[in-house]
Amino acid sequence: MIPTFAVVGHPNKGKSSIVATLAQDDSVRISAVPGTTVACREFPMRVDGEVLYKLIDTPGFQRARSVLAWMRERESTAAERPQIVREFVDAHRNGDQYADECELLSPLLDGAGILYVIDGSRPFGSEYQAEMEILRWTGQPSMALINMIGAADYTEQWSRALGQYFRIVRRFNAFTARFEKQLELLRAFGELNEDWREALLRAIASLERERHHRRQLSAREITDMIIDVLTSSITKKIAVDTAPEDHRSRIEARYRDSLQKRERRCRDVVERCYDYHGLVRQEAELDVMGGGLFSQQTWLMFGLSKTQLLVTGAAGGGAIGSGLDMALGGASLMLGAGIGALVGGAAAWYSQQHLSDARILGLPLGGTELRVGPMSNRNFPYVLLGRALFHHRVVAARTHAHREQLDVSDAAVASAAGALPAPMRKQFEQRFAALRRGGQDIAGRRWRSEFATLVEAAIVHSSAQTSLADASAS
Ligand SMILES: Nc1nc2c(ncn2[C@@H]2O[C@H](COP(=O)(O)OP(=O)(O)O)[C@@H](O)[C@H]2O)c(=O)[nH]1
Ligand SMILES: [Mg+2]
Repeated sequence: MIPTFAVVGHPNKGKSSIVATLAQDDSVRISAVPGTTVACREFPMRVDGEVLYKLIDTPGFQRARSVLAWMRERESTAAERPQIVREFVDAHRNGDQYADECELLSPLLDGAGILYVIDGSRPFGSEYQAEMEILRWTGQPSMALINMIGAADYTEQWSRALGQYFRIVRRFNAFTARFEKQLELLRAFGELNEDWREALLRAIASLERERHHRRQLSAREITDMIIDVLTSSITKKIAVDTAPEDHRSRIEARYRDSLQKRERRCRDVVERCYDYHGLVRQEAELDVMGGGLFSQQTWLMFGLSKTQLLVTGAAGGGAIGSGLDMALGGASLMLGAGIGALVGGAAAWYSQQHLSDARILGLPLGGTELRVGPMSNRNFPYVLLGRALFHHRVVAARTHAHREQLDVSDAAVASAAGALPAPMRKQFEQRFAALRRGGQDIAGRRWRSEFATLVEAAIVHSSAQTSLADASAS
């Protein structure tokens, strides 16, 4: 039998949100209006077409106290309790009075496990006691989840009450629960219910494999995007009687649009890898023409200081070791134009204020051609990479319970990723330099796949940084 979990509780406590998160399904209806869910709905969690487990979204308890009173009148021994629950549902199935209770108890009678959801930001009250008691009467394996909707914290109170009814009580926030936390929940349930243990362990393994695969696919797409953007250019033949300058701004605009479009496509692909469809995204457009590329915000975006960027650029030339960014403070670097080895880097930095390299070329048969791109600026690839890593990090950490737009415009958050370690930056610099040079070595599949492996390592590094930040915040 496929493990099946009914997510039950009071109205408006985040049941549907938890279903969305655990089923990784953003089509689950979530609403601030209580009573939105009136019928049970099943959401299978599939990987490669195989159903690993099912989540059932249920309506909330409405009249738990009187349901319990009905049941108590008929009870004589504990062994009869599950049967009395069944009798209750049979007796009221067709009436209106207990429609929600009948609906939510039905899957439990069919063998579903119980995930009982409460909101730990609201105080405990006796009305919940009747709900927990009814659930216990079903005799099904169960676990309590403390969701936190508001800021107040009543978890201690709740834990004392829940602990008397549930063997396992877990904090589980539908909006912020990380992937590992979701796996842990499945593992814990496997411990609880021997019959599902094996199936749930297999489910965990599948989910981990899928997660890895998603990261790999994203890394490949980001790599392709970087290569496309860094090697693309636009050319236009110019009639003899017009000045190239007349065309320049139009061609630059076309160039900019095409790079931005390519970057957006990469974002869409990454989001689809994680099963988000039609997310509304808030992101500053890629700055191709220079303006903001040198701004504070952009450095923050990658977590690189001006000094680090400069040294990264210089180190790519092979002249300077990567230890320099530690040895020198930013101030001394910017002022100390006399530091010989750095001049190359500094020159690269300052002389490329104009990012789009527009060139006017003579054509063999007469006339001229205007070419914009490819981008030769040394810092641009880092901006491209940093933006992609940040977007991936936000998407991978999101849960399917979120309904608001995806906001990747916050550079301050982005900087929390921290810089990539120096050896990794150096490897990136070698590849970026190869892309600037063009030629044979970047054409091969092997080169591309090694590049993607490096991007994947950067993704892993940047998400490890998020986990650390989360751990210190909670
Ligand atoms: N901030 C926050 N809001 C949540 C969380 N879980 C649910 N909500 C909100 O609480 C409301 C009710 O959520 P829903 O999942 O529909 O609750 P249900 O009635 O128990 O199914 C919605 O407005 C959700 O956006 C959470 O973990 N954090
Ligand atoms: Mg609901």
